[in-house]
Amino acid sequence: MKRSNFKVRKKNDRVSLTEDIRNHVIYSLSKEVKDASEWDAGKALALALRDRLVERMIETRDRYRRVKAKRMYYFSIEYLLGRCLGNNLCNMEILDLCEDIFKDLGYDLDEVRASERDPALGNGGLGRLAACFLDSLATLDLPGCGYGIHYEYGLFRQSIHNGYQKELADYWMKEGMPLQVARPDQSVIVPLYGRVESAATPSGDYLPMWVDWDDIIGVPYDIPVVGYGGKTVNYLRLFAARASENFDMDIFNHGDYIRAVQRKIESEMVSKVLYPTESVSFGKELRLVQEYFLVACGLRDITRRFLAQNKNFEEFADYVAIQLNDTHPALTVVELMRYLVDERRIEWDKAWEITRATCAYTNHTLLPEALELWSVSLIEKVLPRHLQIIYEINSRFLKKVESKYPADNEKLRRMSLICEDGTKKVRMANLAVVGSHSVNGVSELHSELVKTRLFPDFYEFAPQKFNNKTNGVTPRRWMLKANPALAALLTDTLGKGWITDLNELHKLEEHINDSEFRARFMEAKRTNKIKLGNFINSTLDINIPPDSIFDIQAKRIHEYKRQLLNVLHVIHLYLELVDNDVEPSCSRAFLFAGKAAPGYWEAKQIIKLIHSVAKVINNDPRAEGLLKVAFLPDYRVSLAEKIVPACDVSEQISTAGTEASGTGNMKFAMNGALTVGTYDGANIEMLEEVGQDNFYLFGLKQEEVEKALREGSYHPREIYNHSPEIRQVFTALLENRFSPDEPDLFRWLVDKLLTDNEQYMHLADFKSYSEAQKRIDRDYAEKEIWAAKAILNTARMGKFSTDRTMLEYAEDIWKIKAVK
Ligand code: 26W
Repeated sequence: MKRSNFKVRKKNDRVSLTEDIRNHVIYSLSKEVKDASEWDAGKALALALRDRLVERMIETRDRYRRVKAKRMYYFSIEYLLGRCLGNNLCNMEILDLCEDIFKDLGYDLDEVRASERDPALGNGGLGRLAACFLDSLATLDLPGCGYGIHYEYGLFRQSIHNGYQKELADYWMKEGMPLQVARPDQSVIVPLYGRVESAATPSGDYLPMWVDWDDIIGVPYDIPVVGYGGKTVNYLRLFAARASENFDMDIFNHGDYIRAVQRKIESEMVSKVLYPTESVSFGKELRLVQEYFLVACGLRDITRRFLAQNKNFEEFADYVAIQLNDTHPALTVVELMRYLVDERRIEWDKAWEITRATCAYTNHTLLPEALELWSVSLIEKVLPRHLQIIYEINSRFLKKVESKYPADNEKLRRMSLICEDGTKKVRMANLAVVGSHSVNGVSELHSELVKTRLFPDFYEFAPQKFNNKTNGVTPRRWMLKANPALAALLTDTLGKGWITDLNELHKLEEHINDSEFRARFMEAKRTNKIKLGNFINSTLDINIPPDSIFDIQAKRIHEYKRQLLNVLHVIHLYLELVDNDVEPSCSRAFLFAGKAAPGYWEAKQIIKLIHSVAKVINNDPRAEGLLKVAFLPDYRVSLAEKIVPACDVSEQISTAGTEASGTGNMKFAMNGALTVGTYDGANIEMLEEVGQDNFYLFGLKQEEVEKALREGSYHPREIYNHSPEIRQVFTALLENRFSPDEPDLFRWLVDKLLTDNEQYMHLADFKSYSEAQKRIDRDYAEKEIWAAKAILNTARMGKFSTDRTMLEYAEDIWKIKAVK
C-alpha cells in the first residue's frame, strides 16, 4: 500500500464557493450562469459541497490508513437519513455563508433546501438511530461507517383520503442525489441459490462446494457523512443490486435469449424497495435475499480492505468490528464463518473465535411478533451452504449447553437456533446472540428485559455478554439545524461548546431564575409555534392559536404506542366541554403524525378515528379557541424537524415494558417540551435526569403490567363499569357521534379495549393519564413556572446526545479510538 498524504485544497470562503457554484453551473449542468434557475443553483451548490466532502473523505481515509486504525462497520437494513444539504452545510459551518451567497445571486437557499426529497430508507426508530450514530461517529473522529441497501423506493409516502391512509411510491432519487458517489469499480459478486456438493481434500477432510449458484452484482454508492466542524468525513456505503452478465445457460441454450435476460433483470428487484413493516416478521423470500445481500456485500468489502493492509486473519478482530443493528443482518455470523472456513481454510474453532470477537448485536424490540424466524426450507433454497453452517454452529453450541446443564432437554429446546414447533425455523435472535461477544439493549429498562424476558437462558449461560447502551439523538440535526431560534439563544448564552458537548447545557440552570432569559427562551418557542401553526394552516386549513398548548404525538402508529389512549382522552375533554359544561383551563391543540404499516388494519383505523374526531371538534363552535385536533400527513424526518421545536407537551405513552427506548422523547425534551409519559424505555432515564416535578408521569409500571397479564387479572370491563368518563366516551363512539355517515365504524375498538387481558391495558391507565393531563393544564397556566420547567428539560438532556452513546459503544464494545 502506497503511503499518501492527501491535502484538502478547496476553501470554504465566499470567493471560492461562489466560483465553484458558477463552475458547476457551466461544467456540470451545461448552462450559462444567467440562465440558471434557483433549482440549478441548488444543484451546483450541492456539487460544490460534494467536492469539499469528497476531498475530506479521502483525507480521512488516509488518516485512518496511516495509523492502521481499527474500524467499526455498522450493518443496518435501514437508514432514515432525512435531507442532506442543510445538514451538511450546517456541519461544515457554512450555512449562513451559503445563504448569503444565494441572496447575492438572487436566489433563496431556504426554498432550495425545502425542495430536497427526504431519503427515507427506513421505517422509524431503528433507522433514524443509525443515522444519528453516523453523525456522532464523524463528529467524534471515530473510524466508523455505515453499510446498507441502496433502495430505489424508500418508505411509502402517506396521503390521506377521507381520513384514511393511502400509500404512494417514494421514488426518492427522482431529482438525482448529487451528494452520492458511485463506485462501480468496487462492485462485488453475491452468490445465491444453487446446491452444495460434498467433496474431500486430498488429505480426506470434508470439502463442501457451493455450486450452480446464481449471482447478483452489488454496486456501492457512498454518501459522505461529515462530522460537525468538517474535519472528519466518514461514509455510508449503500449497495444497489445489478444484474450480472452471466445468463442462466440452461434457458439460454434452449434458445430463449429474452427470457434468460429477463431472469437476470429480475435480480435487480433485490434493492428495489424497502419493506414498510416494522413489527412483524414477514417470511418473504425477497426480504431474506435483501438481508443476505447486505451482509454479503458488506463482508466482501471489508475483507478486501482488510487484505490490502493485512494478510493474517487471526488478527481480523483487531482491525474490524461489526455491529448488527437488530437481527436483520444476523447472517453476518454465518457468512463470515463460511468465508473463513471455506474460502480461507481456517479451522472451525479458530474461525468461530474470530467471528464472535468481530460481531456484536443490538436488540431493538421487545414485541415477540417482531422476532425474526426464517423457515429452514427457505434458507436451504436460497443459501444451501449457510444452512449447513447454521446446523454446525447449533450442534457445537448445544453440546456446550448440554455439558453445563446435562439432560435439561427443555433448555436445549429453548436455546436451539432451530425452532422445532411446526415447520422448522431458524431463530435469528438466537443466532445473533450466540455469534456475538456483546448483546445490548437500548435503554436501562429494555436491557434488563432483554436479559430476563427475551434471553433468560442465554443470560444465565453467558451473563458477561449482556450490556446496556442507552440511545440518544444528534443535537446537530435536532437542535442546531431544526431549531435555529433556540440554538442562537443557547450559543449566545453559553458559547458554541454545547454543540459537541451537550452536557454544557447544564449551565443553563444558572439562568433559570433570570426573567429576561426565560422570556427569550419562551419567545423562541413561540416563534417555532407560529411557524408550525402557519404550516398547518396552509396545508390543512386548520387554525391553531399560538398560545394554546401544542400537545404532540408523532411516531409510527402502533397499538403498543397507544395513540388510542390519547384520542380517548381528547374525546373525553370534548364531551366534558359540550355535554358536561366543563371547560379545559387551557386552550390545547392535539397534534398527531405517523404512518401505519400498509397491512396493519387497526393502525389504519386509528388514523381514521383521529380524523373523524378532528372533524367534529374543529367544526364545533363550542370548542373554538379551546380544543383543536390535527393529523399532519406524511410524517418523515423533514416534517419532524418542523414539529419538534414547536412542541410544549410530548406524548410518550406506550404501555410500560413495550417501547424499547424511544428517541422522539429525547428530541422533544431537548427542545424544551415537557413529557407526559409512562415509566417505559428511555422515559425512565429522562425522568431521572429532570426529576419528578419536570415530567408528567402516569400509568402502571412494567412489573404491574407483566403481573396482571400473566395472571389474567386485567378485566377492563370492571374499570369501565366504575368510570363514568370512560362510559361517556364509549357511548359517544357507539352512538356514532364521530362517524355519523358510517354507523358502527368504531365499535371494533370499544370491543377490543373491553376484552379481558387486552394486551396494552389502555383503560387501566386512563384515569392516571387524565390526571397527569390536568396537572399539565394547571402548570401551563402559570407562565413563569412552565418556562422554568421547559428550560430545565433542555438543560438536563445532555445525556441523550448520541455522542455519549457512541463513546460508550466505542470503548466497551468496539474498542476503537478517535483518529484526529
Ligand atoms: C422484522 C420486522 C422488523 C423491522 C424492524 C421488526 C423490528 C424492527 C425494529 C427493531 C423496530 C424499531 O425500529 N425499534 C425501535 O428502535 C428504536 C431505536 O433503538 C427504539 O428507540 C424504539 O423504542 C424501538 O421501537
